[in-house]
Formats: sequence, structure tokens, C-alpha cells
Amino acid sequence: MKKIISLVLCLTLVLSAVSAQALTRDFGMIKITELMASNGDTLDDSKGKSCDWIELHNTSEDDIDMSGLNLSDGKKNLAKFVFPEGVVLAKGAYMVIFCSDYEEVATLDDGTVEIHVPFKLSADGEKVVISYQDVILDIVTFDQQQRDVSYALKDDGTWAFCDTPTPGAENKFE
Ligand SMILES: [Ca+2]
Ligand SMILES: [Ca+2]
Repeated sequence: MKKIISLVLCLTLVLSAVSAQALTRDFGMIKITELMASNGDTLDDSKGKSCDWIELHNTSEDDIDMSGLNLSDGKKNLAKFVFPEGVVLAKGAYMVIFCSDYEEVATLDDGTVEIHVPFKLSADGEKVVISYQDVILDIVTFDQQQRDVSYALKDDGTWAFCDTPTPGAENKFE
């Protein structure tokens, strides 16, 4: 009995050490929530360019270490972009990824991280896929897009065009 109690105690200590860290790699909790494949004047990057963009959302209660997660615009090459070490998406937070056709992870003057990935989104329609080690975790397929109208996830789990884009924030439909 003593052995079992000490084992339980050990396990509790290990578990509390893990939860104290509160930085997981639970990639299944990261969702694609919005995208814009024809960005006119909705959002500029730090260089003043209006690239296509993708929004990701951490739906979990823990900060997620994004390193190793793949992002792509199709299933053929899942790892067009691989998140590097040091990129964390805070619990409940949204992240905007610029699809600029070049790769760059830059820390801006205000401390935020701006990510550019080496592909663009086609306004004629394609896919956005996040994956880890060849396992697709979330995927959205979109058709023809209109300028400055986003394609966004609704509360009921369906996707719809959105006249009130919210890059980096909770989606809003009017
Ligand atoms: Ca593309
Ligand atoms: Ca949004």
C-alpha cells in the first residue's frame, strides 16, 4: 500500500511539474479560423505590403510551442513552411501568417513576431493545411474569393464569406 501511495505521489509531482510549465505542443488544438486570398487594403504587413493571409487560433487552455508544425497551401507538399523554434501561440490567441512567397520570421520593434511563408493563396481557390509529421490536423478548402472579403469559420463549424474581416481576432459576422 505504501508503494502505491508513493507512486501516486510521484505521479502527482510529475504531472504538476508538467502543468506548471503550461507550454504544450498539442497541435490538435490549433485551428485555421480565417483566410484572405485577395487582400487589397484589409491588412498591411510591417513593410506596407498587402499579402494574402491565414489566421490560426489556439483553442486550448495552454500556450502552444509551434515548432515543428507544418503549414501549406495543398496536400502534395505539406511542409512548405515549418514553424521554427521559439514561436509560441498563447492560449486563446490568434496568429496572422502572411502568405508572401518568401520565408521570414521577424521580431518587430513592439516584440510581436511577423511570419511570412513561401507560398501565396490563389483567389481562384485552393487549400490551407496544417499538419505534423504527415498527419493532417486541420484543412480548409476554398473556392473563388473576392477582394477584401475573408473566408472565415463560423461558430457552427461551417465556413462563409465575411465582409468584416478580423485578422488576429475572433471572427465577426454582420
Ligand atoms: Ca498557392
Ligand atoms: Ca479572425
